[in-house]
Amino acid sequence: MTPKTLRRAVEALDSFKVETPSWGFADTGTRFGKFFQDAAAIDMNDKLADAGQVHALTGCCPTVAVHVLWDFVPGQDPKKVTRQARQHGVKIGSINPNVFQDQCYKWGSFGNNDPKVREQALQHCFDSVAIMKATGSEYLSLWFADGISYPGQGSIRERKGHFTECLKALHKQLGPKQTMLVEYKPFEPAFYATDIADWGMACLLAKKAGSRAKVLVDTGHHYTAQNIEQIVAWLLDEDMLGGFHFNDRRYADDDLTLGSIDPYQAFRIFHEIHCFASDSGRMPKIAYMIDQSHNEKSKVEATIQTVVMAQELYAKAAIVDHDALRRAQAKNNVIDAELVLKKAFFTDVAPALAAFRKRHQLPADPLAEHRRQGYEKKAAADRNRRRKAMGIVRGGSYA
Ligand code: AFD
Ligand code: MN
Ligand code: MN
Repeated sequence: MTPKTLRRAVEALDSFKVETPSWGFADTGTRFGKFFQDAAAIDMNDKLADAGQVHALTGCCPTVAVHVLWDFVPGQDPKKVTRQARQHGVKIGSINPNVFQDQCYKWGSFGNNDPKVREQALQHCFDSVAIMKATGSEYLSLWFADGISYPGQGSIRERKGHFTECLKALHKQLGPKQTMLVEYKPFEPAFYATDIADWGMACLLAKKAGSRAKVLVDTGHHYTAQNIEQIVAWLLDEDMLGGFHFNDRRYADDDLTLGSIDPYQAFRIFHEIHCFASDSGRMPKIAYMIDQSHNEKSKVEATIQTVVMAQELYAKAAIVDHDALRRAQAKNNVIDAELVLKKAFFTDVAPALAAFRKRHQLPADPLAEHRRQGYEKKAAADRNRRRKAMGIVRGGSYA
C-alpha cells in the first residue's frame, strides 16, 4: 500500500460501522431442523453480551439489530433492554417488527385481504415505532413474508394496494429522525408472487409511503445472476438506498457469512458506494447491517469473521483510483478500467487494518483474541448451567 492508499483505507475504516443481528447469536436452524450450540444465547442479555464481545474486538459494531417479539417480550420495558445494551458497551439499533410468525398471518400481514389482520399487523408496527422512541433507534427495518404461492390465489394488484395504504399509514407514525427501510425478497416463504419481490417494488412502495422511507438491500435476496451492485447504483442515484442486510449465498437466501462465497461481489457493492461519494462529494447515510444465521459455524466467531471481512472489503473498495477509472472509461479502455478495480481488490489492506486497530487499541487479530480469551467455552458452561437450572431441554429426535 502507498502512504496515500493507506491513509484513504484507514479513513474509510474509521467511518465504517456495521450492525450485528441479535438473532445471529441465538439458536437458529433451517426448515429441516435446528442444531443447538452450547454457547448459543438464551436471552436478550446473552445476545447483547455476545454483540458487545464482537464490538469490543472489532471496534465497528456499536449497535445491535433487534427483533420485536424475539427480543422484546410483550410487556417488557424497552428501556430495560436499552440499559442492558449499554452495560455491554453497545446500543440498540434497528427495530425489526415480526409480522410473519403469528397464525393470523397465514394469508399475509399488510397484504392480507382481511382488514382486521392488516390492522393487527399495522398496530404491531406502530408498537415497534413506540419501541424505537424508547430505545432511541433510527431505523425501522421492515421485512414481509407476504405473497401468494399459486397462480390465481389472490389479486396481485389488490395486495399492492394494501401494502401502499399500510406503509403510508406507518410512515405517518415516524418521528423526524426515524427512517423506515422496506426490504424485498424474490421468494420464500411465498413461492409464486411475493408482494415485495424486487428492488423496483420496494422503491415504488417506499416512495409512495413518504420521504423517510428507503429501500433495504439484503444481499441474499436476489436471483443468482442478478447484478446487485447495479441495483445499488440505481438506488444511490435515486437517493433511495437506505441500507443493507449483509450475508453471502450460493443459491438463495442462504445467510452464509459475508464474503465466504463471492467476496468480489461485496467489494463491487462497496465500490459503487465509494464511487458515488467520489462523484457527488458526499458519502450517503447508509445503514450497514448483518443478517445471517450460523448453523455450522459458532455464532460469535462467525459474526467476528463477517465483520472483519466487511471491513477488509470496504477498505479495498475505498482505495480504487477513481480518476484513473474515469480516464479509462472515457477512452473505453475496458481492460484498463477493469484493472483499476482489480488492483484495489487484490491490494492487501492488512496494514490499514493494523493501523486502524492500533489507533483504537484493538487486538491485532480479533478472532484469535476472542479464542485466546476462551469466551465461547465460558459462555457455553454458563449457558448450559442456566438451561439446566431453568429446565430448558433442547433438541430431541426428529420424530
Ligand atoms: C429472514 C428474512 C429477511 C429478514 C430477516 C430478519 O429473509 O432477510 O430481514 O429474516 O427478520 O432472513
Ligand atoms: Mn434480511
Ligand atoms: Mn433473508
